[in-house]
Amino acid sequence: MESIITQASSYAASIDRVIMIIFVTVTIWFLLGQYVFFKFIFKYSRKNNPRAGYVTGETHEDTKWVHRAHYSVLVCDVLIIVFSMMTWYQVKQDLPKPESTIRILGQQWAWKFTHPGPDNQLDTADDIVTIDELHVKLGTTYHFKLEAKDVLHSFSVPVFRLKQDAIPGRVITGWFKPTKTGEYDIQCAEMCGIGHGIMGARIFIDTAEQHAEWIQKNAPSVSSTTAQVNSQLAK
Ligand SMILES: [Cu+2]
Repeated sequence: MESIITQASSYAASIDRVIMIIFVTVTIWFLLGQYVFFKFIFKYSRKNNPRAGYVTGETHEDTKWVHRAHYSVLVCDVLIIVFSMMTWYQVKQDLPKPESTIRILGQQWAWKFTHPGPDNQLDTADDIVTIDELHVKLGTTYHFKLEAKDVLHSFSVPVFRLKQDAIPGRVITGWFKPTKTGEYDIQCAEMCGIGHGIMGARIFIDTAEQHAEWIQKNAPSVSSTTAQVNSQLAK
């Protein structure tokens, strides 16, 4: 999966594993089904069997072929459910302690990101607000507070394997931890009006140094934060 699309979050591999399990399971059943289908077409062709057989499906000998397939499919279902639930718990329910928190607002038709400034505290005077550009630091656990201003949107970062609906009137908390530097896509994955298709943004995953530099360059010059910036740089 990594060769098709980069894995850039701590849980991307776990999501890909679920997708692979489903893909392999379904492929095996598909091939098996096709094999039996075509085998029977030729085996029981009119030429080989001019007189059709009549199977009532009542004897144990007949029904066991239904049960065998039925129970095998159930085992595969359970396998998929177990791995899905483990991943769901990891991605959506078990939120690790954040090292930083960002605010994300979806609106027709742009993403507004609020990054904490040099003090790493959200909702303070040194916050950095950007449109369609999210800057995060490699290896840092982030919480996001996701909101929608007008209609339903869905915050989607394919390289993170992250997708979360944004709902007007609600603040939804989620998390991610970037594991690979680079610039990647952010999409809106919920039909949200005529501009939905152009509601793309970019995520920049930077090293600690690059990220500190970006914060320093973009933080609004609040006098009280100057000292903090300097102390941050001195570290
Ligand atoms: Cu949208």
